[in-house]
Amino acid sequence: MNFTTLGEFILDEQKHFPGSSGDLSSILSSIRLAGKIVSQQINKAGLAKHIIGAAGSENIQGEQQQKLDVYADDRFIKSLRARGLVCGIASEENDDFVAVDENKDAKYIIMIDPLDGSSNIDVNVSVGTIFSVYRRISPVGTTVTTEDFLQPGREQVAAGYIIYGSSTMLVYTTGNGVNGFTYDPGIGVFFLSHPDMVSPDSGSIYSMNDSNIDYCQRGIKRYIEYCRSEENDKGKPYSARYIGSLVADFHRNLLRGGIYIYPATQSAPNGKLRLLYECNPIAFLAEQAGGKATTGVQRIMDIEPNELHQRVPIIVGSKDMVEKAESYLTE
Ligand code: AHM
Ligand code: MG
Repeated sequence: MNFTTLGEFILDEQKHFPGSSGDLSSILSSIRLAGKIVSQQINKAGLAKHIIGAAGSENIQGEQQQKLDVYADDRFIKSLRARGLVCGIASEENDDFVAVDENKDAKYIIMIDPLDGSSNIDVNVSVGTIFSVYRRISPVGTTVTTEDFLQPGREQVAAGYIIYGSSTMLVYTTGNGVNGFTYDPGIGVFFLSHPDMVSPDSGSIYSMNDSNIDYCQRGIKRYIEYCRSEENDKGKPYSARYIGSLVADFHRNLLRGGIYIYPATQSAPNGKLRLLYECNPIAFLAEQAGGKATTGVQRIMDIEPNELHQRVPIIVGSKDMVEKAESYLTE
């Protein structure tokens, strides 16, 4: 049995960068702390809604109950702000980024989707938090600008997710592979449960919202037909698995081998998922695990962002499967 804790692992990784300030380690530690608090709240979501009262209503002390996505946003932002380590935070929950002027001397900015797939909470299905850390571009000591956030994904220093599922796990990379930690709620500790996660080159799971199939590019439709056919590389139809929570769908495919697609559609010509909060961090993890992430025509991490809430189509997962899907788009 492996008893390495996330805290120990973070410190150990830091030793490989002699002279480092330890700021990145502390950012990861504050994500770990906020993740524990949010995990505890999510586990009580059914109680909160059906027993204690719905979000938006008042609790017994007359305080307004927060919706869990707002709560998670608040927790992560407070935890990251409090340690003085990030000079700016952009969240999928907010229209604009927050300049953390009390931390003007900090080197890093962070982008976060505090509770992705939050519509799944009310039906007791897995959700996740996604984060990504970059070095600032603006000079240290000044207020951050939009430019600090509009960096291509290849500039990420760290990225990861927390999945609130049958157990809570934190999976992250700092560019030296991907490691996963499972939370033991009894003692409040994340243990290294999935060291050096490697994406199988191929698998037999495809994940896409089936209702988009008639509204997306012909190449995607033809690739899905390939997945469903007996003429594919496995000689039998792949399994369709779609939770509707990006983190959960990606996590399963990372462990088992599979492909996740959120395509451009007629009504959403850039797809649904956000480049900065969802696609870039997931792409960084996928590539670090040996997988691939593309729009179909361009590597996700090479896109030059032009706005904070930009959306892009995404095909991500096992390398050979993503390449096969790409081949249908370039025919
Ligand atoms: P959200 O950021 O509003 O939660 O939406 C993102 C989620 C992803 O987790 C998921 O993969 C996708 O939306 C599902 O969308 P759809 O219901 O269109 O299939
Ligand atoms: Mg989201």
